[in-house]
Formats: sequence, C-alpha cells, structure tokens
Amino acid sequence: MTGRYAVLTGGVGGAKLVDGLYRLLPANSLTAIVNTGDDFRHFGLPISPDIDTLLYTLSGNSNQKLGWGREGETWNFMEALRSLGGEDWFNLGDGDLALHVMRGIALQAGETLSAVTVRFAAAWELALNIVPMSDDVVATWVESDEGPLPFQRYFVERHCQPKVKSVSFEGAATARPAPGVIEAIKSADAVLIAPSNPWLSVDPILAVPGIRSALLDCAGPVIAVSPLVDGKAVKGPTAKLMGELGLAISNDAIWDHYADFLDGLIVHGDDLAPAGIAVTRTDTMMHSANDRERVAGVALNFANVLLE
Ligand code: FO1
Repeated sequence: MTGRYAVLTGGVGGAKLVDGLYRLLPANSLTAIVNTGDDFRHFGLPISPDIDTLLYTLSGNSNQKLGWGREGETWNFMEALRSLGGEDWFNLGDGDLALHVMRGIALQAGETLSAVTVRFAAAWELALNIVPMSDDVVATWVESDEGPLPFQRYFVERHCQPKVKSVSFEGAATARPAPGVIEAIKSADAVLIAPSNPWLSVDPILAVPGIRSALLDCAGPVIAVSPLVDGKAVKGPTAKLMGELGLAISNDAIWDHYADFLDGLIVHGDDLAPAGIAVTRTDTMMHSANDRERVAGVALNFANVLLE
C-alpha cells in the first residue's frame, strides 16, 4: 500500500484503527488528525487525552485494561493527593504525569501543542504525523439535564450518566486548523474517519473552520468506519448519546451525520446499512493487533476501489 493517508480520530476505538493503518502503511505516509475537544487543565497541567492515547497505543505503551493511560502505571501521586484531601475524580498515573508536566513547560515557553506532540512522537520513534486538530484551545461542553458540563466532568466524573441535550465546542468558531491539517486532508489518497464517537470525538474536529470544507474538496475518497456493532456502541456513550439526541441507533444515522462529505461506510458484519451508498462489511471489533491490521486493510482496499 503506497500513497498518503489521513485519519480523523479520537478516543480508544480511533487509536486502534490508527494503529492498524500505521502497521500496514510505509513510514511517514500517515497523518492522524486528533480531537483536542477533550483537552483540559487539571491541577494546572494541560491534559490531551486523545493525543496521549494515540502516543501510548502506537508506541506499545497503552494500558489495555483501563483503555487510557500507560501500561505498568504506578499511582503514588494519586495516593499522596488523596492523603491531602485533593480531588481524585480524574486519575493521573505517575508515568503519565511526565507527559503533562513536559507539555505544560513547553506550552508555557510558547511552544505550540502540535510542536510538542511532534517531539513526543519523535522521542518514541513514531514514524507518522500526529497533529492536533488545532493549536488553539477548543473545549467540548455537554448541555445536560444537570446543566452544562465540561467534557471530562461529564465523561469521567459523571460516567456519561447525565442525559445529553446538545454538545458544543467552545472556541471552535475562531480556532485555526493546526499546521499541516488542511494539507494532509487535501493531498491524501484517502481520508478515513475512525470509529470514534461522531458527536463527541469527530464533531470537534469538523467544527474547526476549514476542516469540513477540506473534506468536501479533497481528491481522495472519505471513508468512515461505523462505531456501531450489532446496533450498539463497542465502548463508551455513542449509542446512549444517539438516543438522547433523538436519533435512531443505526448506520443510517451515522451516514446521515457525515453525508455531505462521505464516500463510503464500513459497517460491522451483517449490520443493517443505508441503501444506495458504497458500503463494505467486516468484523470491525479490534481486539488484537491482527484485527487492527485487518480493519485498516479493508479500509485501504475500499479506498482503492472507490478511487477506480
Ligand atoms: N478516563 C477515565 O475514565 N478515568 C480517568 O481517571 C481518566 C484519566 C485520564 C488521564 C489521562 C488521560 O490522557 C486520559 C484519562 N482518561 C480517564 C481517559 C479520557 O478522559 C477519555 O477516555 C477520553 O477523553 C475520551 O476519549
């Protein structure tokens, strides 16, 4: 497989597809454009969960059990914090802290989030471009039956229990795409939308001015991997959220969500798919490295078919 590819991603499901693509493609031919709407400051430190999940996953350091953070993590910081009566709803492992501290120092010194991400990826010898959607601060907010909640309060502290009425992205209207984002989309032989939550993980990326229009203009096909499996979400709140937003929990709704720029949809197994569109089927569950490569391979082959 040769060429240049871009993938829009957020969360664990997204990182698994990026890992599969990274394993299959030649070095430096993949750009991962990452959601930063989940980013926030905690104890004064800048946390970028989706960037870090990707860094840990691709470098083989991800905590498989938790689905976030590092493997072999220790929690001395959290224990010390608890002993002092500190807030402990969001867990920062001792090793994970190193990233946040270093990122904090870099941002404080005037470095951009994209520049510090390049340095982290290089330190772990990752041969792909990991690019935040924007270097400007964009924050996802959930309007819920408990009032407005910043994303991590909704997701981690409240375990996605509040009912969501709408989702918004503070700062998105004036945010600029990070350097390389638009170029990566426009020059790609194909752009993939990972099986990330369309409303919480992909929409923040699409809310950055210029990114949606780049997807509409790009020469290659745009292909999404549906996050639904047997009409449910693999992990996380996608299905619950779709219901709360008044949507059918179906691949028709996933297609409709991306319809203006999407050329093809990959759905799981025999799951129902909208009629009259380009669909490919595979087992989209990515338990193992082989699964990740298989799903990535199906996506790349599908892109080739759509290019013909
Ligand atoms: N998710 C949790 O469910 N609980 C946590 O305590 C937690 C801590 C955490 C620390 C660093 C990091 O990069 C991610 C962390 N996550 C945690 C995951 C993260 O908040 C979400 O999975 C993503 O934002 C959704 O994609």
